[in-house]
Amino acid sequence: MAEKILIIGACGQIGTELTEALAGIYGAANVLATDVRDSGTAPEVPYQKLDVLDEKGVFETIKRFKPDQIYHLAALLSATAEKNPKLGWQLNMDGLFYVLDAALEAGTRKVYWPSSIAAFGPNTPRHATPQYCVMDPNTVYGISKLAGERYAEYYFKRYGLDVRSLRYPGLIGWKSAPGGGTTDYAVAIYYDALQTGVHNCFLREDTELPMLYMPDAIRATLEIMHAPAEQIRIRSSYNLAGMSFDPATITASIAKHIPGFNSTYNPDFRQAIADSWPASIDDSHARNDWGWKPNFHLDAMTADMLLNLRSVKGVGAGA
Ligand code: VAH
Repeated sequence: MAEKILIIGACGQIGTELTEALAGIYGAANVLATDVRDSGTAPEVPYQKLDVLDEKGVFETIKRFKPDQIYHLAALLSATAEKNPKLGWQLNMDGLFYVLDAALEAGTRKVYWPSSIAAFGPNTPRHATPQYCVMDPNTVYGISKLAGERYAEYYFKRYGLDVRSLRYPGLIGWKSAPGGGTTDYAVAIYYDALQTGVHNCFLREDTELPMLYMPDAIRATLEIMHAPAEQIRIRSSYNLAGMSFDPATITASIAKHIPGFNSTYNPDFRQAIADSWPASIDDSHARNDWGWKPNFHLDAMTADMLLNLRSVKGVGAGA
C-alpha cells in the first residue's frame, strides 16, 4: 500500500518544490497538498485549501486523509513576523500544536517540521555554530522556532511521535519565490542581475549568513525523513549547512557571468535580524548521524540559478 503524504504550506518557497519531489517519489495521487491559498502550484497533485489556524479543519483533514507522513511547512518567516508579531507567534505555534496533536490522534507515522538558524541569537557563537550552544533568538520567528524545537522533542519523548526537523539556513531556488524572510535578497539578486544589472540590497555588503541551495535543502529533507529512526539521535532539530556568503561575495559570483553587474547597499530593519544570526554552521551531527553532505557551493549555485532563470523561466529575456 503506497504511503500517503500530507503537505501543509504546500505553496510556499519550500512547499512548492517539496510537493513536486514527494509526488515524484510517492505518486501524485498519494499526496494531498494544502495551503491557505485557493489553488495549488502542482496541477497533477490533489489540493485542498486549509488554514493551519483552522483547528477543526486541520483535525478533520488529518483524520479523513490518514497520512503516513505529514510535512508541516506553514509559518510566518522572520521579516513578516516582525511586522505582525502576534500572528507570527499564533500561526507558528498554534499551527504546530494542531498538527502534532492531530498526527498523534490519527496515528501518523512521521512528521517533518522545519526549524531555522533563526533559532540562534546574538549570544550564540557566530562562526561554525555548534549543534548545542546558547540560543537566545530575539525575533518572533526565531523564538517560535526554538520553542517549536522543544515541543518536537517533547512529543517524541512523551508520546513517541516520530517528529524530524532541520534548522534550515537561508534557502535559494529558482522554482519558487521566497516568502518574507531576511535572506530573500539572495534570490532577488539573481533576478536583478538578469533584468536590470544592479541589485539594491537591504543588508550591508559584509553580512555573512548561512545559505543552502534548494536542491540540497529538498534532498536533506527527504534524506532525514527516509533515514532509519535509530539514526535520528536529535529530536529537537539538526543543524544543516551548505555555504556561507555575504552580499558582496554573491555579487562577485554573479559578476563572473554578467560583467558589470553590481549591488548597492541600503540596510533596512532586516539588518538587525541578520546581525542576530550566525555567519556559519557546524552540521557535523547531521553528517555523522544520517550521512548529510551538501552538493552545491556558491559558484555552482550561481551558474545553475542563472541558467534556469534564463532558460526555464525566461527571466531577463526582454532586458
Ligand atoms: C528567513 N528564509 O529569512 C528564512 C530563514 C534563515 C532564514 O529561516 O526568515
